[in-house]
Amino acid sequence: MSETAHTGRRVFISGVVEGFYGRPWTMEQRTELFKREQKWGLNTYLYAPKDDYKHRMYWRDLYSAEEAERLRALISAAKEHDVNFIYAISPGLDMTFSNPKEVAALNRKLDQVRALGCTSFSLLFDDIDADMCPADKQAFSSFAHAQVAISNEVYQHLGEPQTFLFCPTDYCASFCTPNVRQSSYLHTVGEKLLPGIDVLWTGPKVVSEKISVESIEEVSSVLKRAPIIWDNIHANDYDPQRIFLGPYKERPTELIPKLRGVLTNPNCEFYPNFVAIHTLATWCKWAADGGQRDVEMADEDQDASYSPHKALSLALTDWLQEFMTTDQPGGPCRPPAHLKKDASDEEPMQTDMGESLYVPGPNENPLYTAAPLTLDDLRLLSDLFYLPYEHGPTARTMLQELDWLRKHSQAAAAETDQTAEWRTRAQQFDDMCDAVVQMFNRLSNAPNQSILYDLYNYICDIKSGVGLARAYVKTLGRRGRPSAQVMCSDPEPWDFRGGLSGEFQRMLPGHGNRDLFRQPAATAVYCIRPYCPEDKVEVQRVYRGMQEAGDDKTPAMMEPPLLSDGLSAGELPPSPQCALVLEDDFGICGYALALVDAKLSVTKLQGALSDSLLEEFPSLVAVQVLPRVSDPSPAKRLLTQLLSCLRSSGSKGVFCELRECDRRMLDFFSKVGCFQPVHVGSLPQGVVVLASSL
Ligand code: GDL
Repeated sequence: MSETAHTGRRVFISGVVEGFYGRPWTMEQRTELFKREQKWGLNTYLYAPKDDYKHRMYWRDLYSAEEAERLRALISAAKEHDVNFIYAISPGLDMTFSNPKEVAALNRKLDQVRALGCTSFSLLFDDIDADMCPADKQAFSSFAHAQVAISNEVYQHLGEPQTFLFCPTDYCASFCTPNVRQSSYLHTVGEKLLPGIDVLWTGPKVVSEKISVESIEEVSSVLKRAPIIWDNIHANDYDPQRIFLGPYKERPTELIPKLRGVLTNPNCEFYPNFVAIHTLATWCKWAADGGQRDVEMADEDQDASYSPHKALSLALTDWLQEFMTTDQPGGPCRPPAHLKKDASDEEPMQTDMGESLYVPGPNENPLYTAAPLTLDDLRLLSDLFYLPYEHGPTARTMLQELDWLRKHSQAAAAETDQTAEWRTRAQQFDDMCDAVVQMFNRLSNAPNQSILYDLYNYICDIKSGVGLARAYVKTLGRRGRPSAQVMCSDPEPWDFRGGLSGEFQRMLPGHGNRDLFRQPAATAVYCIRPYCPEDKVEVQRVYRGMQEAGDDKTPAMMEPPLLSDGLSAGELPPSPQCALVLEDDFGICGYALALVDAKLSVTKLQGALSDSLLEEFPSLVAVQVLPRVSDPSPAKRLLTQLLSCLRSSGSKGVFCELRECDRRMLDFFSKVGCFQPVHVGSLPQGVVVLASSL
């Protein structure tokens, strides 16, 4: 199967790896998968369910007679459908590589599977502790040497099968130290692993947004072979609220001649993987002609390249048919509305009980009927659950519109030039929300219940999420009067969305920083933490850096001296509990320091600040954030947290001093909203004071 008879070129490995955490698929689902793979032109299935005991945790245990029979049946079902069944085992959790008994146990297990008809195998060393036990440290010069030695031995024991795959522990670029090119782990694999063994690779990251040709050329040169992509683009085992129904994307077909193959490790739920696998199959159609071939698209548009958009349309069109196929034994007793014949030629149907179907009388309730699911419904569904790094177009529009409606809510609260536009856009947003509800209703009534049950939690979740947004916009439109739904004083449990995990997330400083909707998506993680005396030097560095980078780039940024300069430069210690720093991956990138009672230090200011100012606004804040923090929200959160610390310390008001030439901070404080300029008679020229009550 791996060589084409006449060209001698090796067949591009394409298909599915069942390699996720969680409930493994059933034998029936796997058999259904083989049928689909055959129909769509995919040729491989890699059996690697992480939570199947005998694949990983209890890898040494042989299959019972009953299990063995089921596995034999599965292997032969794959053969019947021309799918290469690769049996993978993950012994790395607890294997002692240097113990010959362990290698014998591995061989014994694989011999058992071979006796069931399997001819292709794989050893996986992903997601394991990279520290070797003392015995292995003595026997091998590195973990890579240990893994490679065992893999070569098993490969030879099995008679050098045509297909034998190896998954490294460093299976993506981000895991390599210091990088792919200089990774001694990968170099050992490349040099020592026998050339007949293929290597799995997930790309730049575990879940790679994009995989470039250059990145594959780089890893291939180290591995000394073209890798097989283990693609996690549709995997959802890491987040129970997400499922991915978008097209295979951001992998140029020019990759195909550079790769040994692609296996997708998709969503845990079997049925919703229709799109993931169908669109991968469309992409793989280029494989036969080395990444160049055109693919027949339904609309005959002879575009020479793979189009994720068209591939998605093809997949959804086929998927709609599947939704319409009844999968329950006997199906519904009453056909859905769209399948019903005209009332005139309708014959009474028989139920299982042998009773005739209930037909309501003229003044009675009509039977409930559901409108049929449409292709647009499936497009919307896919848009709402698109890809790990991207929402679909409709989802993006909904977020944009909600954002606009929120930002312009003053147009709803008071008659302004924008009020008419606000109302139109609010109505359009409401219509989009309604489309989600209608899609939910039609999906719930589609004849194929297996797909529905796999999707149910997700569509319920998005329906409630959209419902909350809809109610919120209505609240804004009612000019500030709270809606019952949003402001309920005796909430139902669904108001505590996300449970404990949701609460943890909302309390972390990174929360809100990770929305896909933000353009460009924020990628830095920020942390706000209390200032400690050891931070003084770093804070000074931020302060000095900003002084030197002042808008005018003149020493004017240092003149005249301000009380807040003393705070930033470390001459005045901030009040306890009233000092915070902002950190990113590179270190401290901002600070917010305060004096609860500035009067105590005011002598240094030679009376520039009046008593009346200090009476009303006794606290002073000094805030600075480096320009590399391009997202304004961390700075805002920093200030907000500091203000709440001051409030807790009993302060009733706060002020800050800024130089007129420091336009960045002036702009920042004016956007925070609560700070207003205050008139202070004796202020030096070029200094502005802004203040806020607490
Ligand atoms: C991984 C695991 C995989 C899991 C995926 C997504 C590999 C090689 N291993 O790291 O089992 O499903 O992430 O969570 O990808």
